[in-house]
Amino acid sequence: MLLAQPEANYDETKIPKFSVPDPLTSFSGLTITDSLQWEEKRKLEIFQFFEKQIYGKVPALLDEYSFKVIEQDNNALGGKAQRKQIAVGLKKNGRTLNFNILLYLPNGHENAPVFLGYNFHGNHTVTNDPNVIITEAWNANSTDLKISNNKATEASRGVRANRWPIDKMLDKGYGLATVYYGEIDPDKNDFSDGLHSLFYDEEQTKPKTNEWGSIAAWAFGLSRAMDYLDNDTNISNVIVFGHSRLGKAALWAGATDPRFTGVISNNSGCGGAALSKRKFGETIGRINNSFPHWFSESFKKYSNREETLPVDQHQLLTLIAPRPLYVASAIEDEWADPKGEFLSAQHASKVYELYGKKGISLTDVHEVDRPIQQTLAYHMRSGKHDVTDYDWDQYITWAETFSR
Ligand code: GTR
Repeated sequence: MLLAQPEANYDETKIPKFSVPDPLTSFSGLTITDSLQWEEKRKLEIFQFFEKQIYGKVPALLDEYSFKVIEQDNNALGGKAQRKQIAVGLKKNGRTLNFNILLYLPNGHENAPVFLGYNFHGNHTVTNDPNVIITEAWNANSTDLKISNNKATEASRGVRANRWPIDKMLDKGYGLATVYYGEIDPDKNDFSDGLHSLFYDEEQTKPKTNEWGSIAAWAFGLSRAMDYLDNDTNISNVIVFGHSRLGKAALWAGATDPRFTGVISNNSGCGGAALSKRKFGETIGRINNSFPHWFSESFKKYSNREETLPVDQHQLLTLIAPRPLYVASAIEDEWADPKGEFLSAQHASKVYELYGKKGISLTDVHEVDRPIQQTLAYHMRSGKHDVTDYDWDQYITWAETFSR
């Protein structure tokens, strides 16, 4: 049901008064002073809060999973790369879900680091490579991207290549792994299909109150892709990347799976990197209204009641510490509250500091197109909600120093 929502606020002077919950004070009031205490006394309670109240718990383990390389070319993209397409099969309660990983590894670089990121419309949309398999899964229609009847076709090959500078990654010695997120869980308010449905008891039609929404299912899918990548001996480490709703999923994947050696949140906004309590642009009420399937059912009690939340999104970022984390915003992406993303990175940094790592200090400012690259990095790009070459140039430079 769509509830009427207060108008979105874009005025800094109208932000409610709030305090940012201190990552280093436990729910019972204990002050955390070192990384050991953080891990033993604080990290878990924050994690459990996000798991039960925000993204939702994964209900059970899979019964089985399998990988099969279904296509391989050691001389792809004009000889620059090895291309593999891997079919992953997930089984639970006698039901199966399949998804494909598209993987490019740079030729001439043994043991390469890889960026893993979901794409929005199918693996074949990230490149003009004619050999990439076209997804059969449900797809959101888009006139611009040439997708109609909820099905991808040859017409949409390469339509999102602008967001994936694969040549640049390969030239720098990085690989790319990508998966169409709709193969894990179609992005619609319908729990009858996708990953959730594998786990249902008889007669169950949707996850239980504290169980996973779509973001947690997408994060789970990233971990299953990681199961394969982790065992590929040509890969040294995997940095998980995501834009917007898929940035939210990348952050939750980073928080739940320590095998990701780095995490990149590109314009992830509300329910991602941005502080919720500012209620700037998209709010919890609005996101739960427009996308009732993204979060756990239990998150709905915070709709338009952000002040009652005992945590905020900077604490999601602290769950990734001390691993490298890059939060990126775009100045015109007001819906995602770029300033709220910056503040979140600042307030998460004290946990990085417990480990002797640097983040964004409270005296740093977010100048446009002046990245601050530390273990916890941040940039405010000029322009709109998007993934651009500028963003990738920064991620690659940062990964060279912090996550190789
Ligand atoms: C918007 C949504 C945002 C963001 C975005 C996207 O409609 O309100 O939270 O996720 O979609 O994924 O592009």
